[in-house]
Amino acid sequence: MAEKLKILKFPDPRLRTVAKKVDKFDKSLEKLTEDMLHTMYEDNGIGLAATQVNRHIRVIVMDLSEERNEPRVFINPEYKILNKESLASFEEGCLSVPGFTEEIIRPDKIELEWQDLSGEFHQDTPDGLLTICIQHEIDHLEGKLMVDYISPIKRDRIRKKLSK
Ligand code: GNR
Ligand code: NI
Repeated sequence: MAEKLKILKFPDPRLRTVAKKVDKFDKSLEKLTEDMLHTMYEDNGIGLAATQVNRHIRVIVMDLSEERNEPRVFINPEYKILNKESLASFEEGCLSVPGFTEEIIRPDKIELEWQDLSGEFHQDTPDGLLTICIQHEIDHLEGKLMVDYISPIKRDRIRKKLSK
């Protein structure tokens, strides 16, 4: 059975950890992704990075479907920006920054590479919400948060509210 994992909240310093590459594609990796998907669905998220559940390896889960029935797993994901001039703005939320949303501008033409649970490599040039969500999640694996894109004053206000 899948377990619900605890999600770290900003400004927890553990969210700043840089995640390590996955090199063992075993049963425990599969269990982690099941638990992460369960946790993401319970909290109505569209994505979750292992960093957020205090596991510092390069693992992301996602479900962008309306019906919540298209779970996806990205192991060791990497992206290249294909066109630095092509940007999209999106109102982002984060399960580690509950109760806040911010308009964030990101490149929207990217090439994505990742591995699946059996270690097979995949490549895609996604569009729409996937381009935004995957960059948000890969930021988590680098110890970076949505609030790093906003002004220090706003960030401090959020920090104070969430520290209470
Ligand atoms: O649930 C989430 N919604 C969301 C909305 C816009 C852009 C990114 C996201 S990801 C977020 C879940 C989360 O915190 N993932 O790290
Ligand atoms: Ni997030």
